[in-house]
Amino acid sequence: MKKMTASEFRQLPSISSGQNHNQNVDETVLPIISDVQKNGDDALFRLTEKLDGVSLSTLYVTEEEFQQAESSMSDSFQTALKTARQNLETFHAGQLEKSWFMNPHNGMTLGQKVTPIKRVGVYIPGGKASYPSSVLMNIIPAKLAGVEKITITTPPDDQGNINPHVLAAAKEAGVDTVCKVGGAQAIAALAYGTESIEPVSKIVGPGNAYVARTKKWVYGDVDIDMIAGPSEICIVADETANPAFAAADLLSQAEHDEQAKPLLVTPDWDVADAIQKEISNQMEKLDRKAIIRESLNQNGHIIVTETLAEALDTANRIAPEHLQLMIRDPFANMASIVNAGAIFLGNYSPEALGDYTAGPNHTLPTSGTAMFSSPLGVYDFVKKSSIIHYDKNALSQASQATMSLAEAEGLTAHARAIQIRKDEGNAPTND
Ligand code: HSO
Ligand code: ZN
Repeated sequence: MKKMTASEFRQLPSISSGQNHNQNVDETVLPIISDVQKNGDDALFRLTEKLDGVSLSTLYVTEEEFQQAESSMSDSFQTALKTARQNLETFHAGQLEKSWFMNPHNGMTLGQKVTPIKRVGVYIPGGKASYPSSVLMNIIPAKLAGVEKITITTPPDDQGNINPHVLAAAKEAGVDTVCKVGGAQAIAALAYGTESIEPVSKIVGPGNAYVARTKKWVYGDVDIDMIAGPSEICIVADETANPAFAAADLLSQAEHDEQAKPLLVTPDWDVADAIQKEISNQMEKLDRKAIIRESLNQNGHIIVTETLAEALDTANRIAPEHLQLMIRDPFANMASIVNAGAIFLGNYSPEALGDYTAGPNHTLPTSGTAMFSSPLGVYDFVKKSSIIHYDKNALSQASQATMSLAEAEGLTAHARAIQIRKDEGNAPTND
């Protein structure tokens, strides 16, 4: 990891990864989207054979496959899934929103009705990045919101199998429609429907560049959660930080992939040195050393600031997905953090806890989007309708202002829709 001052860091090209190399990706995904729209299941079977190397007779994971997967899991994994589910449910229950009504004046009721999205699709990547924790993180808030039908799509391996940990997590979360289809074709199928896959109104879940780009294309016809970039961790540390812990946390996210961004911000050169030394020592023993080394070399930075205030300001400018405050009095300093997907406080709250079992969601805004967006939550799976009721008297009170705005816009039929009611007999009614 390169050491630099905050002002040197500010001169670097933006840390946000952006979506720059889309043209080649579009050349691949656009024909797939139209193929699926035109040919439905036929396209899915054909593309799965071509891209995943397996010829399937059904797209669905069968009950027998679920049972096999569950019985192959260790007791400790099943218990861990249960613990994670319970903690996620407890946290996300705090996000439930109720419909509400108000009576600002006599004869007037206004409100907001909250309704779950009826059908949702969850994309789960295949291969090495197939995380059972992501299954729980995406499904639990949707279930709590009251989504009726959740369909998981995930690519099969070349034997037609799905990662058994993913299947066990789907069962634990209470979803039994899992379709063996991945990539752009899965996103198109969820958005537009095929014979086997019912169309959904919203698609969530992580994916590779092809999946992310296809989500962007279908957005508008359906809703999507976000376009997630590589994992980021930013640690703000002072002399109270345990250097071994801070190093372990930076390494933990560097192991995700070569593009992961581990950042350390500290007002103290000695702290920077101590953590850097720990990183070199600990790294040698790690399984994914090669990936970690690339991530640290390409995207890792140690930023040394003049003061703690400048360190916190640097973190706000980065707007990281994960921010760890390993400093004296993290609670008081948290007040000055305005841009971060999740904030972890103190020496005993590592990001890994939030990735799995703490309860908050691990689907978080990346690439600086924490400037304007939030973690995935129950609120992403509901929509709202405004409710308006006026009785005749209340309408009469509002008529002048309403008609005058309508007339100013030249929309006289709007004004007339008010006037026609004013002109109706004089007896007030209650409806
Ligand atoms: N840290 C990842 C989530 C994850 N970690 C899944 C382990 N499994 C999100 O940036
Ligand atoms: Zn992680």
